[in-house]
Amino acid sequence: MTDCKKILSEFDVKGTVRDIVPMGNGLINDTYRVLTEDGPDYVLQRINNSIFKDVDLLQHNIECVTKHIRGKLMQAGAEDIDRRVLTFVPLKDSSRTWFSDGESYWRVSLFIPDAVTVDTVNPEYSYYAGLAFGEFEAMLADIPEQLGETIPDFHNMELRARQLREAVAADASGRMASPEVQEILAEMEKHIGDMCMAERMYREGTLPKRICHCDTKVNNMMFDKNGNVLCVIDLDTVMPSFVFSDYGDFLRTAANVVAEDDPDTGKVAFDMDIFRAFTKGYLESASVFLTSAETENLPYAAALFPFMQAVRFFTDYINGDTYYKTAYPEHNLVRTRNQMALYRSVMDNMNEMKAYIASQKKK
Ligand code: GN1
Ligand code: MG
Repeated sequence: MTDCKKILSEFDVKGTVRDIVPMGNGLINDTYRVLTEDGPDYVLQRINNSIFKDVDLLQHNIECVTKHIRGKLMQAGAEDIDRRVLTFVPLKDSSRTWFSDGESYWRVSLFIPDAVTVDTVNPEYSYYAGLAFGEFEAMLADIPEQLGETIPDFHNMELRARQLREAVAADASGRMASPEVQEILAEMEKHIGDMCMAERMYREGTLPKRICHCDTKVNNMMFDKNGNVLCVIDLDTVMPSFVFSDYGDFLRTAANVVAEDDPDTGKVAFDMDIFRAFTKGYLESASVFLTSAETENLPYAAALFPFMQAVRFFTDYINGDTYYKTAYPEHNLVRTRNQMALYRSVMDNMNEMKAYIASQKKK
């Protein structure tokens, strides 16, 4: 058991630590809330270094991003800035914001009081979330520093397809013997070509990369108790990507009427009210910089993200569950079925989504 108190003592934290309790439900890092007696509360995180291999680059990105957003908020005269952007705590003896105990990598940020994350949202919250993610991208449009890719080619569908095929060929877990696994693979193979459209557009020069969040799961956003968006969290994957990442991944989680690992695929459905509300908010704040190729292809992004996530969960299942945290042996297979069902539901709504976006453009 790691001695969290000892780790914390390396950081420039104020107050006496009263308790350290696990928090959040991320699939990658381990997160704890640190309660103190006479100082602010903190969030202590173990960074999953087998996934984020360059922690120095990762924290450099995050420091640049939070500094830039803080500057924009100050410029705009925003109130309560410490609740609107994450603040990372440096070490006692240097300005570095991460610490390695030789085994793991750690970081500490200020805990944001009176804020919640949620796993489901109604259309009204989705509208505000759309505005917030569009604003997030708009604020980062003129960041002066060059940000690196913390996971190279993170949302590159061609890479994800290659990784799937490699996993299938290696069959490290022996799971390829199952007829259902073969069936899922065949269905995925049918759509991979279409789903790689973004990479083709990028090569042709018709799709730019911008600084995006790249993990816009609905629970990566903090709301205050009145439902206002406070800030965007989980900044590990902020990097150059296509705007499809942020738009698509939010809808993947928020517009699915059930959780991403609900085993009842009959219940999975893409909620068009959430789609419309989120899209409205996103277009309101992001239209200033979106090209028409980006806007017109947002429905493709809505389909791409459940599809890519299904491929990623499925690849991990075939590899024997080495990437995502799992609670039971079939967890990644259950997630795969769920995300494929969502993908089909999104595809059923393709024409309606396109019509909605065209109607918003005319306004
Ligand atoms: C991971 O860290 P968390 O749980 O917010 C993953 C995302 C996936 C998501 C699926 C670095 O996000 O890409 O969409 O799980 N993050 C990484 O729930 O792989
Ligand atoms: Mg998260």
